[in-house]
Amino acid sequence: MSSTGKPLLDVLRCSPVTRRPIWFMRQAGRYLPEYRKVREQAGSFLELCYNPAAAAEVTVQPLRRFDIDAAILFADILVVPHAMGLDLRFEDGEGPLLGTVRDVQEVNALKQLENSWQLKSICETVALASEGIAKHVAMIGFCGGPWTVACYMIEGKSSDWQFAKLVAYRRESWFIRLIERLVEESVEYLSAQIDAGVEVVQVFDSWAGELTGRLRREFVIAPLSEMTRRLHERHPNVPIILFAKGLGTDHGTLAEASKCAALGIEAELSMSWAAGNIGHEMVLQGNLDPISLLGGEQIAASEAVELAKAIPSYRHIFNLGHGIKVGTAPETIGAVVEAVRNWDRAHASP
Ligand code: 1CP
Repeated sequence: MSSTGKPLLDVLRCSPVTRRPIWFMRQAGRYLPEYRKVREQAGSFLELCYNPAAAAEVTVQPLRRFDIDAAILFADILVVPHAMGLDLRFEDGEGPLLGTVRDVQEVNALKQLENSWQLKSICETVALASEGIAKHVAMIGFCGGPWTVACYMIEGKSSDWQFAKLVAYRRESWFIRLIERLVEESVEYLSAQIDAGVEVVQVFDSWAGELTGRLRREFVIAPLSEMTRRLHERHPNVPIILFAKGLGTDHGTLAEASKCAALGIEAELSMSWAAGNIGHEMVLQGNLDPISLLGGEQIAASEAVELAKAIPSYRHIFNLGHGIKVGTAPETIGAVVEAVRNWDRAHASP
């Protein structure tokens, strides 16, 4: 296969690579002064998410500063339950407050997100942001994993997810139905983003590691695999990245079951172990510890090079193991990008 001219797509399609693709989870956000300015003008975080011109602007901001290979749609995983009819607010410093779903009536009352104003707004952001990026940059769309989104819908806020986990252990029929509804709606949501212009999709199942054993297979691996199957049917050429955070040694099971193009790997798992043990030459994304970025340019750059050494550039998407922390100096991100580029240039095969 020939190169697409976009390093991220090349790696995901196993085409010849021109360079190791780099992007950062939460690359748009409060650590950037230019983000804080747009956010202030837009009002609340949610008003920013649903203002396509402003959301497209913050989507492209990191690309003006850093030599990176992807833009990620600026939105939130909780747009899906919001479009399904639940109230949603973000309190500063407290995180999300979401209406809850805890019985069969409440699951049945959830709306389809097709034709919702929220979906239209997000698709408009995708179209505007896609116009504003360079040719070599890939546009990533995303949604949350069914289990992670269900966690917020059941608990109503960030939590240790005890109640959601108990409901899963009991295999409550309304919980099983909720996961199915989230599979359906998330596929519609990503499909609409693809129609609007995204070239890669990523599913963030941030709380995947909270479930173990059989529950992990039933409520993380199976729903993610079903989403991947349905998306492949509708959009065979759009690569899917699954970030089921915390699966550890079970990432390989997810890769096999889902046939996704790449797996996101949390910082807690050694990348050299993952590179040697997950799938056959599976493409892996991650997994620099975001805390190392708080250590400043030298520490972060040296950790970044260690990571680059652990996995070859043709099967790696350089990224963090989780989102950039508020308080990270933008210059540190720049130093990481430069260190990875320099290391790759010095070790390129002739
Ligand atoms: O303006 C602000 O400072 C609000 C902070 C913020 C931002 C910048 C939130 C609140 N969401 C976002 C944007 C966001 N969220 C993106 C945009 C693109 C980018 O990466 O640049 C993405 C991909 C997400 C995804 C998201 N939202 C996840 C999955 C990834 C992860 O971090 O694990 C989750 C769990 C959320 C929920 C959420 N959104 C925001 C908060 C504070 C939370 C709760 C997190 C928690 O429960 O710990």
